[in-house]
Amino acid sequence: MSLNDKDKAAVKALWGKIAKSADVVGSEALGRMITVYPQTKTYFSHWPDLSPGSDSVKAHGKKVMGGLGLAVSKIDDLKTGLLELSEKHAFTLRVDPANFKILSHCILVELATVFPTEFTPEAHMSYDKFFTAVALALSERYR
Ligand code: HNI
Repeated sequence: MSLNDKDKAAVKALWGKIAKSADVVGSEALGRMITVYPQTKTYFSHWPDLSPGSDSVKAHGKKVMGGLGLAVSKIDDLKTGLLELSEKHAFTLRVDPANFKILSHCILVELATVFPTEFTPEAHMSYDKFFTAVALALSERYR
């Protein structure tokens, strides 16, 4: 299930808007993840405040969205483009790749919430495929 040209165009087209609201989308998606899937909190136990909307959650949401921005710019070769991030998640952070799917789901929900008009079923499908491809690329260094 690789991204076709239509998916890539759809992802890039909406990313322009998403990037402008990246801080909100990132923070809300992360807050949603730790609320709905509290098992994900184990990775962030060193933060002073894990509650949704905290400074740590906001700052980290920003970083994740920055990573996704990088992914959009490397959309034609995600495996190479995200190799460093994959290395970090695999060896330093030791994040179970199953969590990539969980966070992707939370971001999709936020996109639907923040962009109710633009996030059409077609855009949803392309973003779903994009996040699957990003998760696969981030898992590259685990094997
Ligand atoms: Ni993730 C750090 C991007 C999913 C746990 N993560 C980062 C950084 C980026 C990033 C960028 C900062 C790296 C650096 O400092 O060099 N993470 C992404 C992206 C996704 C993702 C693009 C998927 C869409 N990360 C996840 C998931 C978890 C996760 C699903 C765990 C549930 N990430 C972390 C942790 C850190 C991290 C933990 C370090 C946080 C800290 O305290 O600095």
